[in-house]
Amino acid sequence: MRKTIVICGLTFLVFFLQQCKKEIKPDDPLKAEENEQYSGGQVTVFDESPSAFGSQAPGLSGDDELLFFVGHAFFTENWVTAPSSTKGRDGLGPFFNSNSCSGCHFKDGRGRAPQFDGEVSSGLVLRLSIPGQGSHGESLNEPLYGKQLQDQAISSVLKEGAYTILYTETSGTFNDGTTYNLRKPEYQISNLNYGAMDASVQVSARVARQMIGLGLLEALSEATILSRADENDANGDGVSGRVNYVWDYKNQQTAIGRFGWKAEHPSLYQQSAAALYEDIGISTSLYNTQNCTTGDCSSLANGGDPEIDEDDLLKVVLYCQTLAVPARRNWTDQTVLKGKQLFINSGCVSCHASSMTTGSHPTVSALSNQKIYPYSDLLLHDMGAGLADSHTDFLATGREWRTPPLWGIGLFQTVNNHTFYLHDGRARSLEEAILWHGGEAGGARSKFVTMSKADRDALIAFLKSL
Ligand code: HEC
Ligand code: HEC
Ligand SMILES: [Ca+2]
Ligand SMILES: [Ca+2]
Ligand SMILES: [Ca+2]
Repeated sequence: MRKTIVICGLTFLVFFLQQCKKEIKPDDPLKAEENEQYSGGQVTVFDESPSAFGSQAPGLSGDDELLFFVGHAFFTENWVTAPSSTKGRDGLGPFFNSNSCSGCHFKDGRGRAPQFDGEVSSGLVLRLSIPGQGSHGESLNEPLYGKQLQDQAISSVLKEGAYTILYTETSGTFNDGTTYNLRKPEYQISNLNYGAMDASVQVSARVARQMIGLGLLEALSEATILSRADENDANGDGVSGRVNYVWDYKNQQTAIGRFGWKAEHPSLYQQSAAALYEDIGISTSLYNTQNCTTGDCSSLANGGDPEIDEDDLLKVVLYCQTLAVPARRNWTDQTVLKGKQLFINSGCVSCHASSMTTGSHPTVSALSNQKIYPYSDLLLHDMGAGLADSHTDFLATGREWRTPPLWGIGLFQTVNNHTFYLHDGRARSLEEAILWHGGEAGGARSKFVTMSKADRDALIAFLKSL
């Protein structure tokens, strides 16, 4: 009797184990991670319309909810030439690139390179520098034209100059024989109205980025960011991200850089003040001068001292901090899940880290303690010669770029009616963006090139679901 029970038990156990084995058959459906559709944690909105990047973060305090809309107005409405009856909004220029934030961050989304010479406010700017570094490690401005080429000016002064872009096409083949084309931009600055530029000028082209989830990135603790750094590639995976330590002009100290394509700004406060100053010509308490190329702008009317009050600047900053992240689409789709596995197995996640948890945000509590899926480590990586320029930003060399968060990347077509990617908008598709990866990302790129067409399509389907 006892023997029968043991045999029965064993038979049952074997049967049970077989069932278990069956459970992990490779052709079983793939499963999404619980809650991975909430890219911004509770700061996520289910909106896949053309306004998907423009939603207020859920859970703001009553005051912040209202201030967000004031910030939105400052972000979208045009600044005008001083003097003007619209006192709160005059002081444009004298030199500028666009007369509003949303001129470049259209619908809080992604800019692109101009599609014809002189196209205004496409969202691309040219940063200028000469070799060397300042006392805090910052890049040195071009002596006459400063930190950026302003290709617009108020009517009483001549603009700094103009530029044209020449693209050189190259082609290559995937391992399966399919061919692809890439285009590399070259910038020619022309019509300079204030003399020749320094012969050693270094130009760095940058497009405006989508504005979503930025406060969540500001809420990541320094320890969280540092935990992913591997400057000397101790784990031997060929990827060696490092933090950009930059100068915090407000707090007068060194800080971890988080924003911009080379992580050159430590906070949204500083990034916003710099944008007002360089892109629109509006002075703030932080940069309280006129951005003046003629040498003397004292005869020109200005819009106050500073041109935007601190209170209003803080509303712009709040706006930048509290734009929600749109939720994933199709995150349970089998092709998307297969693409996600390929994204992990190809090493894309060594830089485009899937999830992190925010610490506590100093001013907006809704941003604190959220599990987010930015697909970035906010670290600098050497991306090879193909993407390099010669401009440095603090520790970032010409070859180094901050891993850009990939959240929202599948919505550019819907929001901004284009599919241009990378720091200068050179990639015309997600496929081209991956093919430009080199340096530390060379291994991941090779994996992509050797994939079958079906696998490449799955990987792209995953990116489009972000
Ligand atoms: C002339 C075009 C232009 C205008 C106008 C402009 N921006 Fe930007 N913005 C950019 C570019 C280009 C970048 C990337 C900068 C870099 O990498 O150095 C950027 C980056 C940013 C970022 C960082 C995003 C990130 O993901 O790191 C913030 C925040 C930002 N801008 C806020 C603003 C605000 C606020 C205004 C209005 C006061 C504004 N911008 C106006 C072009 C513009
Ligand atoms: C070594 C780090 C690293 C690895 C590995 C890596 N990337 Fe990137 N990725 C970056 C950086 C840095 C950029 C920005 C480069 C630039 O704009 O010049 C970028 C840009 C992108 C972009 C364009 C983002 C935008 O905002 O325009 C996409 C899409 C992308 N990567 C996908 C992938 C995929 C897919 C893989 C794996 C096959 C991968 N990356 C592997 C670091 C990495
Ligand atoms: Ca001004
Ligand atoms: Ca300038
Ligand atoms: Ca490593």
